[in-house]
Amino acid sequence: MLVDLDYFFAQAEETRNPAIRDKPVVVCVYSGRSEDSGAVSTSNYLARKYGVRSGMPIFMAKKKLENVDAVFLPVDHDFYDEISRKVMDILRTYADSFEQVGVDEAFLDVTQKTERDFEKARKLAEEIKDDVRASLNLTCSIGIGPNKLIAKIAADSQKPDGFTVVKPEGVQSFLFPLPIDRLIGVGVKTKEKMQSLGINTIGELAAYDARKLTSVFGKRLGSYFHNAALGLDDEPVAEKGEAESVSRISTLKQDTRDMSFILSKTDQLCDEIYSAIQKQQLSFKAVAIIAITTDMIVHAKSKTLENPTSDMEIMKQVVKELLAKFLSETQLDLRRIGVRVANFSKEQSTQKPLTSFIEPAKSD
Ligand code: DCP
Ligand code: CA
Ligand code: CA
Repeated sequence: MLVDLDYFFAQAEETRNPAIRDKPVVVCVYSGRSEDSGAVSTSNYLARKYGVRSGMPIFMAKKKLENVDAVFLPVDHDFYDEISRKVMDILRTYADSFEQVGVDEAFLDVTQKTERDFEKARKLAEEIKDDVRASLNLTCSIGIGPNKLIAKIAADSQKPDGFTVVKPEGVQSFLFPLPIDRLIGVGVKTKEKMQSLGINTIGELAAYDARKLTSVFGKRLGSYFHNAALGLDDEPVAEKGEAESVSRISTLKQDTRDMSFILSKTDQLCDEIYSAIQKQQLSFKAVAIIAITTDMIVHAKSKTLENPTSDMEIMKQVVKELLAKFLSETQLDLRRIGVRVANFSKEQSTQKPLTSFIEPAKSD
């Protein structure tokens, strides 16, 4: 599945200032040259109704929202990155394998988790939506399909708060009527070229002679377009680069701040993480807890160890320390608790440390 957050930067702004929710919200990259010079980064769906679009000059967006009580805000990447990390922490726990693409979307391979059952996948996606909404007050759009290509196009086809499932037997009837630029990799130029060949829909592209296609677009691109139009894609979901972390998160049976109760859960999560990283013979150097309090705020606390270790007792001990520290800083009960280990290195190998995707030393 592909999970994409709706109108991300603008929605992030709405979460820290709910009073702007019922107004058009436009997030801008100000160039600083003159008061309104710069471009629109994104806007909420209300602003989009007035014709505001990403990339549009700010003055043009202001014109479209003339005499409307609209909110214009500058981009705050640090804030969006922080929210993005929290979202990814949640999403990651639902996947067999996980691949973040960009700040606000990720692929989740859930093949094993759902035993290839699209109904189970549908339920899982609903859980994910509920979880992201309850924890962070954000909506997202999810596409489910037999491969990444279909999942991505499915997620794009219904927004905001969208949900689109395309089963293997429904791939062609889903794809064929769509305009060609809905295919990943078909930009303005390619679209024009295809149109000049009489190709307007993905179905027409699929039916087009494959050899002619490669003679126009070259071998690599031509065969990609041909296969993609048929809905074929076998790219695996894989975290890019060396960065990686393993985490598990779980809802507590009851809201609580009882240390031993919470520890029995974290011990269980540590066991699960341990078995996952043991298979890959990984040592870890960073341990974190993710605590979601009853006010639905997501907190993370982490510790970086002196040396990499693969010792589960150390993992549990650090989790205990971090939990004790966290509980001493809050009065609230915990609703959910998670454990994450990161900064991996391969055991008995050259000990080249892998840098974690998530900054390990940060805590709030
Ligand atoms: N972004 C940007 N400039 C663009 C496109 C996007 O600065 N031309 C930033 C702002 C977006 C974020 O990237 O919030 C994610 O991009 P998306 O394409 O996913 O768009 P949104 O999340 O804003 O909207 P949607 O609800 O259509 O996904
Ligand atoms: Ca988005
Ligand atoms: Ca996106």
